[in-house]
Amino acid sequence: MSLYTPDRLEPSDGTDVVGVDQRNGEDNGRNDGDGSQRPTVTVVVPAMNEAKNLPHVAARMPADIDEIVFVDGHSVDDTVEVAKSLWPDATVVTQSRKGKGNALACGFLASTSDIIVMIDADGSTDPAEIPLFVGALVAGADFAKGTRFAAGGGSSDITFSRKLGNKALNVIVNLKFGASFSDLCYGYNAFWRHHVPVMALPSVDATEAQWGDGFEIETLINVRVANAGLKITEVPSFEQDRIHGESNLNAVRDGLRVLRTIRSEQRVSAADVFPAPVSRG
Ligand SMILES: Nc1nc2c(ncn2[C@@H]2O[C@H](COP(=O)(O)OP(=O)(O)OP(=O)(O)O)[C@@H](O)[C@H]2O)c(=O)[nH]1
Ligand SMILES: [Mg+2]
Repeated sequence: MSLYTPDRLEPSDGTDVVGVDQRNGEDNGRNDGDGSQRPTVTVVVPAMNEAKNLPHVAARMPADIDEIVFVDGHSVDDTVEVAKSLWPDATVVTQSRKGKGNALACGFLASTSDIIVMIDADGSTDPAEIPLFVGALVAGADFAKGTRFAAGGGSSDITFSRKLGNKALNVIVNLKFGASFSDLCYGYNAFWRHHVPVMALPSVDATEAQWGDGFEIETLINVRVANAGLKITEVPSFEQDRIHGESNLNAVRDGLRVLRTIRSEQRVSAADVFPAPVSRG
């Protein structure tokens, strides 16, 4: 069944279905066989030692995703072999440095579709929700921001202290940047690929570690997208527990990196975007 069927999506494991997007047919990426055109979709999957989780992710992936870009974080298990067997047509990239941020930057660079969706490989973000994100973009958003804290979203994974920390960070970002995020630190998002330049991600070619290489990446992207005045639509999403293995995130260390990101990014005001004309007295 198609990613863009009007009412339902069937993940390839044939289990739960979710409601899907509207399609307005304005973007012309791929012919669906019935004469209609739709934007193409790349799913970027950063993964470090996720071999046991990948079959669960693959089972929930919509069958007609155009491109999978799989970004390996120098895994020491057989993550890459499992990924290649599950997605024989995937573009498999080894990231240039360390960290999820660098993995995403490498993944975005390798993507070729109209739309990029970023998901996790630990089974916590459900690929069967992808049509909801694509639907938000097709309906007019520039950036579809996943949120666990809107009606229809949720989490079985987040702890009380992380929820509190996330809430505080949302308040700070929304005040400083005039945004209205409800889930700043959630990494399930989608956007039109032509917006990648506004994210100004660190070059993948640098040999030294760069700011933005770590888990601060989501905050960095969110703040820069908001600063650029892009239209952000929040998409309710349900986060499951990581299935196997350990989280790579350290709430204190990475929370401080998020705070540093918020502090160092400057709000761009309307005056910066549209400077007043210089009078020539
Ligand atoms: N390629 C690559 N992937 C990474 C790296 N760090 C994390 N990831 C992947 O990024 C995704 C999210 O990482 P997690 O460790 O689950 O962190 P999290 O989801 O923010 O935190 P939890 O909610 O505690 O699971 C997973 O698919 C990881 O395998 C990295 O350095 N390189
Ligand atoms: Mg996780």
